[in-house]
Amino acid sequence: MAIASGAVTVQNQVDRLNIDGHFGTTGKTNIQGEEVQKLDESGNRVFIDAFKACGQVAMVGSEELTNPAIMGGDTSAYLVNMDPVDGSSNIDVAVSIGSIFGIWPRDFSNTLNEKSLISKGKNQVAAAYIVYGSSTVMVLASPSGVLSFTLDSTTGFFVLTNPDIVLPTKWKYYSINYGNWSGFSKNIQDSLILLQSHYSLRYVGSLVADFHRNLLKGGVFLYPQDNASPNGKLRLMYEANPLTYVIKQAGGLGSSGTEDILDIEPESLHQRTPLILGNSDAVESIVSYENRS
Ligand code: FDP
Repeated sequence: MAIASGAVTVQNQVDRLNIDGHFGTTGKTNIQGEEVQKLDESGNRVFIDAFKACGQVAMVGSEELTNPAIMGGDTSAYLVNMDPVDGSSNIDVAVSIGSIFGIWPRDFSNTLNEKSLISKGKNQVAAAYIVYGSSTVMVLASPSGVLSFTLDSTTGFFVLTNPDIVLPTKWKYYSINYGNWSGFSKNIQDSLILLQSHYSLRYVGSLVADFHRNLLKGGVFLYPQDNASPNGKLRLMYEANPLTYVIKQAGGLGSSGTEDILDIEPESLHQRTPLILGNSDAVESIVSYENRS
């Protein structure tokens, strides 16, 4: 409910960006050295406030916060890592963006500290994301499966529109930034040559939007390491882990190229990872190419 209520507010801000002059950068850079957009900052505030108000969340790690926000609460049972506004470079150009959340259980036997959020992806109890696109969709994954809701803009409520999302076994899309080609290893280039001869390329450039399309239609998203980003670009704790949790509940896989994303022992809140995410056969085939000698 906290995520849904925050999403309604953020959707409103997205709709009114140009009207309210809420577009463009704040002039600040985040912990990753990337420009912070006004919507990144306000979206972060919206969700932090929503989590505070719901009373269930003891701590939040965010792409937009160097250090986690500790809310405490004697009975608040969950910890959240989030990317409040994913796809920042698409904000000002009316292209789909989103929000991503990984939800971990709180360990009541230890006092809350910065390390509390640094836990393997396989320890998540649920994950969720929002796509602010041609419609606003919220996808929730838990051990009982994956379901999606669509925002009814006339009432301001999310309506259950797909109670059981399962990844199609036949897939047709692959998603990658081909602009990074010259920095890819020969093995990654070879796996792309194979993909391009059989599948269609679709790349929005907002992880959640590319992920959501591939989840519904079948496909694979890749952001591998390249010369400029030897550890990949995407963030383990609030991008790769939650979306891998979702794809696995829907029948797919997420890999760094060397291990299952959910098995990576995390070292820090903002660490990056290479990411291959989608239909299991696609991920396995790319991983086997990557690891050829
Ligand atoms: P952005 O830089 O616009 O914030 O999370 C980062 C992210 O977007 C993802 O949403 C997206 O998939 C990727 O980076 C796009 O990176 P490239 O511009 O390098 O393709």
